[in-house]
Amino acid sequence: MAKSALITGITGQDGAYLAKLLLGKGYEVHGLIARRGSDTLWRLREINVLEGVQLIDGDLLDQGSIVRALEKSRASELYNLGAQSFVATSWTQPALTASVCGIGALNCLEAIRQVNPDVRFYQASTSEMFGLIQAERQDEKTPFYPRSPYGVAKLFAHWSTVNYRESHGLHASSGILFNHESPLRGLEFVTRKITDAVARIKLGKQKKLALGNMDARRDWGYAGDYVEAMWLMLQQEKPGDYVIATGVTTSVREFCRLAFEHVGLNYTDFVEVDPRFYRPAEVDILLGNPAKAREMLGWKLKTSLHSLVIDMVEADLSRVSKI
Ligand code: NDP
Ligand code: GDR
Repeated sequence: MAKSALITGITGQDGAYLAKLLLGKGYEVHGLIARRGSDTLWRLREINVLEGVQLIDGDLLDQGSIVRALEKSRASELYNLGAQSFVATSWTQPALTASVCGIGALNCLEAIRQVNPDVRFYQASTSEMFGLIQAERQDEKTPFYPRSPYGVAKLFAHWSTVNYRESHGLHASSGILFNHESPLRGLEFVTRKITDAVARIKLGKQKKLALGNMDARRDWGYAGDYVEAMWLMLQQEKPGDYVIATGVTTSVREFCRLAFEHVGLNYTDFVEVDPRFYRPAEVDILLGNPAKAREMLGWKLKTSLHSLVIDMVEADLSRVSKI
């Protein structure tokens, strides 16, 4: 019989790639879906998985709906990717962020206990938990110091995952993923904001691009590579926590340079700094060490930042040219 998986946040960037990966492995894929507006389904449509997945109404804030989704899907793996994931918004909507990112994860863990404690659980943890970094390269043993309401909420979810593993024996794993991008990235995140603007400027539909802190540095990977690590974590005999990263850190400025350069433009002619995009507390630099994932999961990075930038710019050129 085919294995069945339930994904929360299936309409997000990672949800779409994970659905595609699991369908390719022969899984029956179910997705918890909070809002059914047609525009929330664009990613599933764009990578041709909408027809293959089964959508179940539900919300992370409503534990009963997760229980019902687990019962209905008969899932043996639950991937909790649902979140208010935009860090900047977490300062203007801190309680919502805490509920969805924090209590949402707890609701999943409780639902597993109630329906079937053998269901394996993946929690989408984040490098934002390192925030004000306590080590030059962050790994599973680096102390956390979150800098945003989002990071704080995710830390609650992370420790809840560890706690349910230790107190209830659940196969619950936490992937501490560093930033990962793709042509399916939301437009509010800096990489896609840049590649979309590059396409619009190149095609004469936009003149300038306003950004915040261009000196922030991130360890950027490709989302398609990272969802594979999620799946690998749940295939291990024992649950655990794993850092997933590239081991290279790059500034927002350098990302801009690469993206504009791909279409033959110089970013300094178009980018303006606008303090409106500064954050109340910034995460200046992140740099992960994925040695444990490489060794224990056999996880391999396949995509370079340069080819990721090119893929994103090309996808946006193609989209913008059709508008
Ligand atoms: P997205 O923002 O693209 O997707 C978030 C998903 O969560 C969407 O499907 C959204 O649904 C859903 N969602 C929001 N609120 C609720 C709710 N109340 N109940 C159920 N679902 C809800 O995120 P990504 O795909 O980029 O990230 C996936 C996960 O990984 C998130 O938890 C994120 O915090 C975490 N993460 C992401 C990283 C990254 O670099 N991308 C790095 C580390 C961690 P809708 O479409 O209806 O809004
Ligand atoms: P991040 O991603 O906060 O790391 O969270 P984002 O792309 O929003 O910001 C990265 C860095 O770029 C700086 N920046 C800007 N950011 C945005 N969005 N818009 C701008 O105009 C801009 N100018 C500069 C930011 O200050 C920041 O330093 C992402 C999300 O996917 C989280 O859900 C996830 O947990 C982390 O990555 C790992």
